[in-house]
Amino acid sequence: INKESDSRGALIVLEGLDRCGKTTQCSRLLSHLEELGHSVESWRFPDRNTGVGQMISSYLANKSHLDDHAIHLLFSANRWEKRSLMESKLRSKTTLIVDRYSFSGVAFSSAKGLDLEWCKAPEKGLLAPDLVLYLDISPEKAAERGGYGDERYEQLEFQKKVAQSYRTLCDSTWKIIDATRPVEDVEKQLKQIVMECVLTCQKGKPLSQLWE
Ligand code: 2DT
Repeated sequence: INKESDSRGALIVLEGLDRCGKTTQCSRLLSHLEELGHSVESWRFPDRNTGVGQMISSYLANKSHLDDHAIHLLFSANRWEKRSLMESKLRSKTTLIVDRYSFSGVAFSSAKGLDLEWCKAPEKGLLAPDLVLYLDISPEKAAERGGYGDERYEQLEFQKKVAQSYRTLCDSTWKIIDATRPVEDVEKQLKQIVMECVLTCQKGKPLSQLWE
């Protein structure tokens, strides 16, 4: 029996390499759900607005240097500081479309050579997404898309390692989307998958935690 009180918003995460189109698709999903009358917000990690987020932002801009383990833990802390807000939003039936999450955390740090299990440990207990959409593109093709910016990780050789880490992390629950197709086609495919997930959560799917 689905009690009305179990109804909640969906936690939907978009992942992928730099320039795979995540940010564009997040904003299109947001407008689509809003137009349908759903309560929805678009989030992103790192959230650069918090104190921790500002440290991360300065690191990414190469304005500060931090040990690989230290920056990994800051990225994780940046998710922990938003965890309770995240849970209350979901319980009050707001769907969250999230641009990067723990998977970016593990993929980018393990691409530097950090141990995979060590990278996953601080993520344990964060809310598990109801849906992970992986926008799949080769590092070479992503690089062709107008080039990378100046941030720390925006280099082809490093992105190749990140792609490899994502492959290790990915499981059968992820939806792999061909991100080389036209934006509108990708959008159409994403909308369909997302709607299914939103409805399932509306019916009262229990919340769960990473990494079980
Ligand atoms: P954006 O360009 O999407 O703002 O990301 N990153 C991100 C990590 O290394 N660990 C994390 O936990 C997260 C969420 C990916 C900025 C860069 O930060 C990387 C790209």
